[in-house]
Amino acid sequence: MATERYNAREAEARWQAAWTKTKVFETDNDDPRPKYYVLEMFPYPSGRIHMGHVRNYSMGDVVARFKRAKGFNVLHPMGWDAFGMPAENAAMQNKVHPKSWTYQNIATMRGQLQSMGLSLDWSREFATCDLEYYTRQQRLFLDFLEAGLVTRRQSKVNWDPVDMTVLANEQVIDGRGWRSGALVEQRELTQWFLKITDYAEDLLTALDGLDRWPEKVRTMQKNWIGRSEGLRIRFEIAGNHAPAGQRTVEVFTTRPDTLYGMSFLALSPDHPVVKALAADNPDLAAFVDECHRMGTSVAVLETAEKKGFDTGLKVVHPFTGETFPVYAANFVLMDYGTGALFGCPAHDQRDHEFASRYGLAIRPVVVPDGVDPAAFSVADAPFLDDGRLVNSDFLDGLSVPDAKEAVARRLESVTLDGAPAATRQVNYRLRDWGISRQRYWGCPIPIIHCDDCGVVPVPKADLPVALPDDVEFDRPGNPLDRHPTWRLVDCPRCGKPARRETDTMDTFVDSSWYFARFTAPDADDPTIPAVADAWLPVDQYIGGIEHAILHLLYSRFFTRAMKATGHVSLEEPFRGLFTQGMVVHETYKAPDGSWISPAELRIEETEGGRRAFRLSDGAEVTIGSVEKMSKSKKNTVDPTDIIESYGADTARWFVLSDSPPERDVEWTDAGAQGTNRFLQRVWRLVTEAAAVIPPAAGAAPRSPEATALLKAAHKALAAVEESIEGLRFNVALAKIYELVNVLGSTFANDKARFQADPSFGPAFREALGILVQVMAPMTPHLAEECWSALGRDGLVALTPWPAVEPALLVEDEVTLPVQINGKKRADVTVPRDADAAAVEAAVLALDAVVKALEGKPPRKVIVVAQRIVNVVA
Ligand code: ANZ
Ligand code: ZN
Repeated sequence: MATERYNAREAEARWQAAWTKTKVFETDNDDPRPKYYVLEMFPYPSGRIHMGHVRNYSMGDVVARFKRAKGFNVLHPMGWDAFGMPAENAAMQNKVHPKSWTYQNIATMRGQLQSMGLSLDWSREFATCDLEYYTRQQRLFLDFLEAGLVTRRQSKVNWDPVDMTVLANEQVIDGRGWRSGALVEQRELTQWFLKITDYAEDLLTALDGLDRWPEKVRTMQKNWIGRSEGLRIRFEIAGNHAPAGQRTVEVFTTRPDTLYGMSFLALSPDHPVVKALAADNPDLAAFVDECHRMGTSVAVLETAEKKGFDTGLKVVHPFTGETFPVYAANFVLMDYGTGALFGCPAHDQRDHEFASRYGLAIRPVVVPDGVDPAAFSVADAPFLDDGRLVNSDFLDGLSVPDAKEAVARRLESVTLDGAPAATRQVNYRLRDWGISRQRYWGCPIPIIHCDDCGVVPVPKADLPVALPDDVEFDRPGNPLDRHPTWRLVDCPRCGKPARRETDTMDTFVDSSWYFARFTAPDADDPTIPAVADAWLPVDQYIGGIEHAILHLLYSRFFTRAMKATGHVSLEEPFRGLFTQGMVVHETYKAPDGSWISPAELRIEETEGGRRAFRLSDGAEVTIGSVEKMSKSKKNTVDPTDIIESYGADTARWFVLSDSPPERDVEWTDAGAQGTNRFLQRVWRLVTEAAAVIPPAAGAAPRSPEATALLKAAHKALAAVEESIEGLRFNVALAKIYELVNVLGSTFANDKARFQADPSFGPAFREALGILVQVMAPMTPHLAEECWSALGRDGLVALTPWPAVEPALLVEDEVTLPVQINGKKRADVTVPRDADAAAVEAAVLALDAVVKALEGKPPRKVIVVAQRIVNVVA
């Protein structure tokens, strides 16, 4: 009997409409079933979705649909991370308002996501640039301010002197502004900071409890927080050359054990001592300027040449009384430790480079265990590992940790200027979070500056501070600064004319609490604490590894800050975290070296391999390496094209198949076609079988064939369930392929049995039902279509997950190895409950055994139950 091909385009639209109409994916906060919150990192509305989104959202949707079927009240929302620079760049380049650019993109991308058939609760959708969202964010900011979690201080920014604008780090390319190409300068601006460092220790120790996070992400966060235990040591400045009020300089060190290997002291160009000296030393002032031009980001400092300026000052070694020169040096950060260090070139890479450049002593004080110090050289490279102390007086022979402790003890008891010369200190690499951005398209910081009252928070009753719509992007810089009226406001405290803060918040703020807002998106307050507490933490968060540090760390901090201000009562927002791999694709290059997109060429499979030719002129194209899909390399495929030619289910299935989800998956057209053929095959099997399976006529005892079929189905069911729980989607898909093969060949070869065996039809029908249900999380449209073809009631999306029948999982046969005279020669498969005599009979009937015995009776047959059979010939 001929059945029609499955028409994905038509069916997908129809089922999406059916789901929407019955609001199946809208979640009720009052539903009494156990909750499950699954969330994928929300997208930035850049214009169109890409295959990375398809993969990310397909995974989340499988989890959401599966958990729904398992009886959970599932929250699976979607929104838009909608503020940010690209909208402003588009405004400057294309004269389109950031707001309309953003909302148009959202409309396009929403349509694309909807065409994927994701089981999202669209009633909770919001964009972070919605006034309703960012006004609540302003409220949170004011609460944090009141709670002492916000500070304001001077900090460096990248300043483009031609465009007269502040640049984000990623807009500085090789030290120059991305638009103007001008050399970027460092400028001090007063900026707002969230005090994430208050939580440094807690954010670090709590990582141990995040046992459903990838180890690699926890390690990255740990390194970012960068706790180190060290010592602050004060050095006396020799003679009377010290600037007024500064008789000592304090350094921070994690290697006090190396104090005898010291050969200089280095100060940050921004250190107060350097500033004081530079006031009447123009050469030093010029050096400081040069450092500022170079930038002070950690990345720059790590790669730049180490440079210094000898200040002429000298410091006294606390143990030997020797004096050492004091440099201003470009590799010392002002906002780490004390902005000063003692240099030990033999045991530190940067110090080694510095000393080599300025001809300073490089004296080893730690040598590897068992190595003769006289034969040990650090002339070419520093020695960074553990070892034994040498050349260090009272420390000689000690291990590094013991020497650290000995130095700390001794210096704590030395008095310098009436205070101990050293104090122990725990230091963190983590900095406070600077959130001020000198941009328009962000959440305005709700602050007013008054000449008399200073910094005045906007009273909550006066919120929102809404962005003005009438702004010009004809010049670079922040349009809020030059808006004719927006800044002008009366001081809420004294009523005199005052000015609004024109900085907006870092967009990482927007994404640090959206997961909480989804729990009550229409609430007047930022959250309804009881509701947020009931839904949070997110049970499964899924997103890209590129957010492993900042976004996740900020969200963890924000949750703590929201707890401190009464908006939630938990600390960790994401219980399970999964970071998915990328979608990669071959790259292609034209004869002139330019990149060519897959749509512009055709591939020929030849004997010698694959060759590619440009469609326009037939020119041969070089097939290059497989790389992350990117516009610049033109190796992208557009999800909408895929969905239009094959359907969303094919796209969803393909991105989940083949590769483990944490690894990269390679998109190939051949693979997509293969997936599509597979789905057509499932459709054919279901519809053809539905047409010939007779209706069930009363319960008949299961025949062995019916049992075998149901075993295959229930084993697949159990395996798919376990694989989805473990997020091993590719394994689940492999189990489904197996089941389809079993059902397909049984159907092809055993049709007569439907008439002869009254238990066979119902078993086949049940097996098909299981097949459809286990496929439903991945290919939900096809599943609905099959479900109704099978004559089943309602939506498969609302049907509970089938229960595994445990008896069907039990293997009732065992396969035992058979040895003849101690060598394995064969296997025998017998019923699990067969007795020794039955096993022996089966073994003696085996070809291999018959041959070996050459017609004689065996001397002995030893059956070790459930394990092995030995035949002695
Ligand atoms: C002496 C020393 C000897 C050091 C040695 C290292 C090796 P972590 O471990 O990352 O915390 N340092 C201190 N303040 C600095 C600043 N403001 N800018 C740049 N570097 C600074 O790094 C601590 C080490 O970094 C400190 O230990 C100090 O150099 C340097 F064989 O002190 B050490
Ligand atoms: Zn005032």
